[in-house]
Amino acid sequence: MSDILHDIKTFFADLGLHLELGIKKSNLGACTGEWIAPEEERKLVSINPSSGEPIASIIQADDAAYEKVMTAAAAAFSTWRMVPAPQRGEIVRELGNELRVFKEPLGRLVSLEMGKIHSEGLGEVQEMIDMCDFAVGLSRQLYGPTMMSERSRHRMYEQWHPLGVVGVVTAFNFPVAVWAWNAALAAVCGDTTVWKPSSDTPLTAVAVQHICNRVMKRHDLTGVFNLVIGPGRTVGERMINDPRVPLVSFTGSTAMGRHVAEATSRRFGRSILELGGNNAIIVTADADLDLAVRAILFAAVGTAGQRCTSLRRLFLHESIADQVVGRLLKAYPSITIGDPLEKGVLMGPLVNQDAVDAYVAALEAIRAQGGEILYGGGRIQRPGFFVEPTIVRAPPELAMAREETFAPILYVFEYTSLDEAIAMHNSVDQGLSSAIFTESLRAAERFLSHEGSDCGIANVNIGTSGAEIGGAFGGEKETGGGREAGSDAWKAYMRRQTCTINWGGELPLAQGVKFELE
Ligand code: UN1
Repeated sequence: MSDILHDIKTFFADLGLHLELGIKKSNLGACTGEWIAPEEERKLVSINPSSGEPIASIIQADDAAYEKVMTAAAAAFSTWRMVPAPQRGEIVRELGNELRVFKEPLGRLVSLEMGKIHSEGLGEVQEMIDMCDFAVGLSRQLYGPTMMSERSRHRMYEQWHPLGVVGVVTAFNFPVAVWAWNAALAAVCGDTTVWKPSSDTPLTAVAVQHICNRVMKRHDLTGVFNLVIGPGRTVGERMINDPRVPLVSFTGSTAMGRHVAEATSRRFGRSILELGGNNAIIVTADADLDLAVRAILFAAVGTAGQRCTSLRRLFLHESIADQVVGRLLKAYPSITIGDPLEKGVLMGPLVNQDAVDAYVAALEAIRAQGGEILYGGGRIQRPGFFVEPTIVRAPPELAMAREETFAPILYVFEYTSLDEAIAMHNSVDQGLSSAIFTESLRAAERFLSHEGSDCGIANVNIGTSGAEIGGAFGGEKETGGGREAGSDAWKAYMRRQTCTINWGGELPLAQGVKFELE
C-alpha cells in the first residue's frame, strides 16, 4: 500500500498540489482557477475503502466560498460564451491531452479513493478522454436547422445559445467520468460549470480541478471549470435553489433526484437527472451461454455492483435456468476479492460503512421475504468495506428486487414465455439499462421494440453496464429521464432560439391572418 501512496503523492506533486497524504495538512475544497480558503475550517477526510484508513483531508467550502465560486462562474460565463465554439473546443482538446498524460496516476487515485479495480479506474479516465474528444468534434457541429417559411421573402432557422452556469453534482461511483460527460459538453456549448463531487471522493475531484487549472492557466482563463466540495445539505441545497444556475445535472438516488427536480422546476430551472437503476438481463433458451455468463459476471460483480448500470435482476428461461445458475455458482468463487490495485483482483470494496450496512440490511430483508441465498450473503471480515458477491434465487414477488441496493446482489428469476419475461422486466419503477441474450432475431427485435424494454438503454448480447460515450446515456421512469454524454445530449446545455427574418417589403401574417387598417 505504501508504494501506491507514494505514487499518488508524486502524482499530486506533479500537479503542483499542496495536498498532504495522511491527515497532516489540509487542502482546499473550492476553486475557480484560484483556490479559495473558507472562513470556517470544516475538514473532510477521504477514506480508503480497502483499508478503512484515512488518505488525506480537504477543507470543505463554506457559504462564503460557495458564493465566491458562483460569482466567478457567472462572471466567466459572460466572456467564455463569446469565445467561438471551435476555439472552446481547442481548449477542451488540451484538457483531453492533459488527461492522457495523467491517465495512469489519476486512474490509480480513482481506485484508491473509490475502490474500483485498476483497469476500471483507467477506463474511467479513458471515458473522460473520450468525452473531451467527442466534445471537440461537437464544437464545430452545434447545428440548428433551417425551415421553409410559409411567407414570401422570409427565412426561418433555429440556433443554439450558451445557457449559463451548469451545476454538476456527481456520485462516488464514477467520481470523474460523469463530471467529464457534463463539463466537456458544457464547455464547448459556452457554459461554465460548478462541480459538487461526492463527499466520498474529494481527492479525485481536487486532482481533476488541478488538471483543469493547468490548461486554463495557459489561456489566462479562470471560472470556466469550478469546484465546490461540501455537504449536499449546504452546498448542494444552495446550488439547486440558486437562480444563477439554469441547469443542474444530478447523479444520485431517486429520492434526492426528486428533491432536485422539485427545487429546480419551482424556479423554472432545468435538471438532468441520472437516478436509480434496476437493470436486468433476459436470457432466452437459445442464447449463447458462454457470452451470457461472462456478461452477467462483469455486470453483476464488476465495480462491486456499484454502477447505476449494474445488473441486479436476471431472467432465465426455465429450460436453461439450472445450467446458467450452475455456471455462475462455479464462477463466483473464482472471483478474487481484495485491494483493487492488486493484480488479478476483480472485485474491490464497497465505498463506505453505510454501503455495507445497506447490503447487510438488504440481505436480512431478502431472507425474510423468502429469497434463497445461493451464494455469498455476508460481509467479509477484513479491514475495509468488503462484502461477498451474492446470488439470490428470487420468488417472482420478492419486494427487495424492486429496490436498488448499491451492492453486488443478483436476483435470479425463471420465466416460461418471453411475454412474461418482458412484463416482469418492465414491472419495476426504474428504467435505466437492460439487455437480452438471444440468438433469435424475433426475440431481439421484440426486446428493442415498443413492446419490449422500457429502459433508456437496451442491449442485445451485451451486458447492462459499460456503455460507450457516443450514445446518449440515461433512463426512463424513476431513473429521471435525463440524457448525458453522446448523441445530441449537448442540447440540454444550450438554449434554443427560433428566428424568423422578413427580408421583403411586405408584412404578411402567418396562418393567412389579415390585420389591416381600412
Ligand atoms: C453510472 O454508473 O453512474 O455504462 C455511470 C456504464 C458507464 C457509466 C456508468 N459507462 O456502466
